[in-house]
Amino acid sequence: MWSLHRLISPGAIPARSATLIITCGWWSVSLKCDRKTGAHNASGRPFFTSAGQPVQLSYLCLYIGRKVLMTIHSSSEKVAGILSDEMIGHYRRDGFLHVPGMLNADEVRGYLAEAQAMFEREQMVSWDEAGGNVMDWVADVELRSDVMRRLVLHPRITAIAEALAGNALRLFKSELLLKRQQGATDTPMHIDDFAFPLEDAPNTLTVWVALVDVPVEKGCMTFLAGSHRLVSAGMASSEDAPPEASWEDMMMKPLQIWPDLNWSTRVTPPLRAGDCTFHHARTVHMAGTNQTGQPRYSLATVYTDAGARYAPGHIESYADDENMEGYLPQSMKGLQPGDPLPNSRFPKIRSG
Ligand SMILES: O=C(O)CCC(=O)C(=O)O
Repeated sequence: MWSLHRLISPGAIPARSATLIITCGWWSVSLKCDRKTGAHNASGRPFFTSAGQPVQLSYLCLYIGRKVLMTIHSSSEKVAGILSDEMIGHYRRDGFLHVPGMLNADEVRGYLAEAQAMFEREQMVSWDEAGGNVMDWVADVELRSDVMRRLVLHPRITAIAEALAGNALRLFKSELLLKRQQGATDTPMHIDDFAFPLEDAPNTLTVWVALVDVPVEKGCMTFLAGSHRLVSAGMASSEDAPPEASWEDMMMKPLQIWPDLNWSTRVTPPLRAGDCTFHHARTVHMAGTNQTGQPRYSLATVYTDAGARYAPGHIESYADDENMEGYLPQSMKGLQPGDPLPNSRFPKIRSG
């Protein structure tokens, strides 16, 4: 899993100095080391010092090795017993994954109580279509509730999200969802990716956590298996789509734009309270109507690649529509095109 990636020693052996690059998964460190004075940064100052003295290479390697082992141990502990290689393979092949039992009964009770309270006290956004209300949501819940922030950045969920993505992720946005028990219509078939004002974000994904039992009749989600591979990445998808296709159509009419998707296998996993699904941002999905007489509560959190940058402009109607105020995470509005997402608002989720 980790490798001593490169050891370059200029000049004759034994070298007086060397550049050492150590890589472990997404983590890497590059250091210039001198046999006498230890590791240095670019300006020649000791990179690590102890009591004012440079730390020698051997101590530094011990320190790094220990850190690496602790990181591997603690993140594998969080996914152990939940995520197998087979599940990762399933996610990469099909673009979604059902993970049962992510939360225990106590956690579900606490998060559901907070979700219900938030729909009473917070500003809500409603998505209404001609056929009825698709759903209501409260946006950016991690900014409004410490309890919900714990769920948005739940260590097991974020560890699994990164294992599925295969690289470091950061929080992009969260939405607490309510599909009403009456008058609710289905969630139309769509692709999330076209609504996200992001680039360099090929592994963006959503975790959808059920806070109540969600049988098929309560409006659980249907995924088109493998569709994330048919629809090519982000902005580039316009190359595959007919030239006249708008971003809105690519987002909301994927079966018309890419007719091959009509032949994808559709999978509709019912969820118990505390189960969750992960889906890739390009996976075509929808949800049924709620016919049960009980509301459907869930939390959808989107994590994006740690290197994602702001790329506005493709779904203008969302940005301009005041009814969709809660659609974009609040502080995106201050960003310039091409800006990296700031850690202060979009924290990296790695918790190892
Ligand atoms: O909850 C729903 O009905 C749909 C949610 C969804 O489309 C998503 O989380 O990407």
